[in-house]
Amino acid sequence: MGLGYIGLPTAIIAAKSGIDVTGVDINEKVVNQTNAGLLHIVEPKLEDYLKDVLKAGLFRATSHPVESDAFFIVVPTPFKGDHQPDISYVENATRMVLPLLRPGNLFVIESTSPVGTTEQITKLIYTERPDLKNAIHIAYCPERVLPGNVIFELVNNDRVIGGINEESTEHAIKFYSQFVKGELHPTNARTAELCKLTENSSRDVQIAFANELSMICEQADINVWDLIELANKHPRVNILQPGCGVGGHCIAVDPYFITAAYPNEAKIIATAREINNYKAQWCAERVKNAMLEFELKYSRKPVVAMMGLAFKPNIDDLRESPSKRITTEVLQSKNNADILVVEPNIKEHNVFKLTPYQEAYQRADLVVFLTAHKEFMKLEWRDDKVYLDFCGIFKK
Ligand code: SAJ
Repeated sequence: MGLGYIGLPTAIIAAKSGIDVTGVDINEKVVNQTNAGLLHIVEPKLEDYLKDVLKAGLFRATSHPVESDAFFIVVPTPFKGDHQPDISYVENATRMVLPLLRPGNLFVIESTSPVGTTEQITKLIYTERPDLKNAIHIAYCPERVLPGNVIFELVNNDRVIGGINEESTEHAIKFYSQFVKGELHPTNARTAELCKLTENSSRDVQIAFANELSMICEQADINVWDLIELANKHPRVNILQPGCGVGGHCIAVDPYFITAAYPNEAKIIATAREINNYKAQWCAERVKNAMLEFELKYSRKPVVAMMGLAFKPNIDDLRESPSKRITTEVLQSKNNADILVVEPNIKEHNVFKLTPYQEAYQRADLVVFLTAHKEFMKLEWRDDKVYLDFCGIFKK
């Protein structure tokens, strides 16, 4: 249930291992495109795999679920305006399959979910279908794949699997072991739910530490990249890299599932979110100040290159991208300055007029590095430019 960034690759990989899979999505366009053998997401090599499993008759997409031995809920869990998680998609997908469930079925939630969701959904199933009480196997099994490396990671990453009872855990492990080569770790549903949230929150906290250091270093006139490299020479220190904030649909979202439920306890997690959000604003202020300084010094407005819109290097994904937020803010305050927007992984954008990166670099007085794309890493340092390097292109 759900043919998005995780559901679709999972369905395809499972089918590739010989399992007969029906992929369900409420979006007709996604269903039609998928059946035509075309990927609606960006993921290297996956389209070839899709064509293979369609041809082999092991996979098809539809907008209505069918009777099956196992059901997987892989739909989004966004948050509402006040950062409260919204599990209505999980509930709706469950309601869609309710009439099809039979004793002995396996029912797994993969969607990132607040602690207690699997218990809540179990209650929903038993209330609507009392005949299934203790007759089906229910488990929570989060994914851990990194977009861009999904085919490898879906098969080779370890996974945590937590059932509502031991039998459910065992059944889920048996299913996943058909195509997962990584280790499958049994636990209970609540632990598995918090484990997923913990993984992404841990990364958020670590990035916040690096971002905080970068702001301290600016005040202290110290090169943060040098500092981190040197500190990481310690055998038990491993600091991540600062950037212009945290983007994407996972790390910048999942920690709120913890802070919303445990506001009194989740202090570091909440502060890390604030720091990573603030870092983008801090960067935007730095750009605007640099533009003013340039104007005061040279009595003309600078040409500014905003280098990189994607939320991380070498992808075309702009979801929740701090670089995009910074660029928008700088454009809004541009005051007749010439702002060139660069994103080498995208040809056209409906909001931003894009400039090829070499041209922008050539023309700009002020170069703002927002995302460390590989193209930018090859650029030569030039003494005639002012740099604002938020992602460590010229580390030294
Ligand atoms: N970032 C930094 N500094 C770093 C590393 C990352 O600023 O040193 C920034 C990136 O630029 C980006 C953001 O963090 O804006 C997130 O990027 P990411 O590559 O760390 O992670 P995602 O969001 O693409 O994928 C994460 C992964 N989770 C972890 O690494 C714990 C992935 O394994 C999960 O499957 C995915 O979230 C998910 O779907 O939950």
